[in-house]
Amino acid sequence: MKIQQTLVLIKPDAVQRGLVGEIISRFERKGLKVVALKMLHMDEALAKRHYAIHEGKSFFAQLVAFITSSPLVAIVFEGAEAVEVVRRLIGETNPLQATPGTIRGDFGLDVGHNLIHGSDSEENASGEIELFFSPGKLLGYQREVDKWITGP
Ligand code: IDP
Ligand code: MG
Repeated sequence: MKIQQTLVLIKPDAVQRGLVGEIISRFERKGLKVVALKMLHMDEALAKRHYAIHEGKSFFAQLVAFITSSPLVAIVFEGAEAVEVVRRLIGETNPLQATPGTIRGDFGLDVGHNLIHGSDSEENASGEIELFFSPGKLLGYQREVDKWITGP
């Protein structure tokens, strides 16, 4: 069991649909800790850096247009195996295939409007976190309840 940090973006569609609280709640109830959080409107330059791995794919232009279309919420969550835990709570990329009980499985119908981003590896998480938050913005703090979540 390894304590990790991972980046979550609550995408413009989820913000517009009033699902920010619902989505944050799911991670909080799982036991993950918010260590940084902000709302921003991504510009094209940041979108292209964040999604650089998808440059050249058929959906790239559509993806950049979508993610820059309206504000989103960026969050760093910390906790045991946070990278994989977040990906599992999010569900498959295409909401049509995502298991009910996951965020995409419960709220989405379209791959281009899949509500949320989560880093897919610890290495990518650290690069993505740096894109959105300077190191001083990640808050280290203790929660009394953590001993009831991950043990002493
Ligand atoms: P992920 O978000 O589950 O990690 P990726 O394969 O990394 O999925 O794709 C990044 C994002 O690009 C997806 O979340 C989705 O919004 C968008 N995307 C992926 N595939 C398609 C597609 O075939 N059509 C439109 N958008 C897509
Ligand atoms: Mg991805």
